[in-house]
Amino acid sequence: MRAVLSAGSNMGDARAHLRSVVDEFAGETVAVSSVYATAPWGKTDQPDFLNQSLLVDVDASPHELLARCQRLEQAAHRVREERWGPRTLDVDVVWIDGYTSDDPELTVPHPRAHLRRFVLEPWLEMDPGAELRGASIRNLLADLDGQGVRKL
Ligand code: PH2
Ligand code: MG
Ligand code: MG
Repeated sequence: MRAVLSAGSNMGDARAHLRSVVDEFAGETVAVSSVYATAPWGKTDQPDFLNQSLLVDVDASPHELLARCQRLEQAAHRVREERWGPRTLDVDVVWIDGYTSDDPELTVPHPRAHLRRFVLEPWLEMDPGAELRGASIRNLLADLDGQGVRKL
């Protein structure tokens, strides 16, 4: 099963938190994006994030993949606090090839991915021809403005 994951951190050693995700999926990774410094989206009075995306090919069900992502968050001592607030590590399942779900536990594609430059920009880097909700990532990005995203 092919999937796009988006990892983000703006607390603690953000680089190390992202590295833990890259390491976890090292044997199953098709492509990994650069690390991006990104302005906070949704709740702006918090530190900038580091974001990175992975294109993975895993021998797992969607919920097994989610559980692996949640274990990484727990290992980074993620504390569930306010919505869109600061976090040590967030690992979201953004997209799964040929699969959609309305399950509130795991909504796929991610319901806000198409609005987020910090998700689309790294995804475009990994897979320039990618599509989401019937639109090219490239066109979705053209509709977004004013979100600071800088490749490191
Ligand atoms: N994650 C959020 C809310 N806002 N902003 C940026 N730049 N990067 C994130 O990863 C992020 C966010 C909720 O998960
Ligand atoms: Mg998230
Ligand atoms: Mg999340």
